[in-house]
Amino acid sequence: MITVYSEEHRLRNARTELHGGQLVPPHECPERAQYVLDRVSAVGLGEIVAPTRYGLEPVLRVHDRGFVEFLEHAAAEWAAAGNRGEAIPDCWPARRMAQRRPNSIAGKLGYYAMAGETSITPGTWEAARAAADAALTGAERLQGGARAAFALCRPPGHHAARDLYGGYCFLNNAAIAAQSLRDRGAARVAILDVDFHHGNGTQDIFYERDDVLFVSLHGEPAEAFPYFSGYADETGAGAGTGFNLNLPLPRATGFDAWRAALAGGLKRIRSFAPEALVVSLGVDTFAGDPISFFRLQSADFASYGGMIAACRVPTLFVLEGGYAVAEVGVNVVNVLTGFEQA
Ligand code: Q9C
Ligand code: ZN
Repeated sequence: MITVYSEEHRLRNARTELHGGQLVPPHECPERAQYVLDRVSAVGLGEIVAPTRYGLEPVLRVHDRGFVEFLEHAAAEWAAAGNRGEAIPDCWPARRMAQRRPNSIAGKLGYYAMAGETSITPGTWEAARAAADAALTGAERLQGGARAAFALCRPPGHHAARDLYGGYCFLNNAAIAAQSLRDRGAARVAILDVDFHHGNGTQDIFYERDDVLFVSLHGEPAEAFPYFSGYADETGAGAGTGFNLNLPLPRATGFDAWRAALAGGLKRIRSFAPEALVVSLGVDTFAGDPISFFRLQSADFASYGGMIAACRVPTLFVLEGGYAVAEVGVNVVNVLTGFEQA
């Protein structure tokens, strides 16, 4: 399968992540993409292509315009206000407070952030835009008849909602790709999110729709980020009722239980009869992941790649998380080769 990759991911190179009460080097770092790209080459997965530039129109199909303009200018506004560190929020519109957008950059950060760990830096916007273009390019290949494509996106996207960033995410690459597949004629699109964390942003974007099914396996939100989204009783609303399936799993979940949950999710996807499948592919389910609590081994990734292939639906893989940096390449590419060999 083809891999869509842009060097522009390197422009997302924050110095700081708020973690454990300290500002530490970010888990979501450029080396992650390098390990994945190196492994794609080492196994000869297929051609590596640069993304096409699609501009903002397909981004604005799922994101709010004010939010997108905020992302574009936040780093410069933060620096112009005299701040010396990287841009992070420290005040939010919490319960019973006004849900209004302030003018000052410090207020706008809180207004648009769903979490505070993720610094906004110069270059973040350019990298996020290139990642969305990679996902869109992969989607275009599916529409051209490809069985599968891999968008090597960095930064990741599934925590980004219509007008929220955070959890290392700015633009929701998988949601932008899924919407573009709909706009190019696919009647129904399914999104399968196998990242350790719940894809709150993707859920939010499609929550009231019955044309995009969202299925997510993740650490139970009472115990795991993003804490305020991902419960099993979040099943969709309005026309979308029944088109959102959350499968939260407990601490120390190993491959047997994880695979059983995946089988249930794939059954729901098959009954939906999608014309395309987008996989939010995070490998932070790995036993060695530093911020997560599942116990998958490297060989398990190849095994579940084959289960996804058995759906027989054109499939776009979009890279999300995975922070055991040196193992990220093997684990991601195992899913892709497991898919291809099935
Ligand atoms: N203090 C993705 O996997 N919480 N994002 C950090 C460490 C944020 C993960 C917890 C985790 C976000 C795309
Ligand atoms: Zn994750």
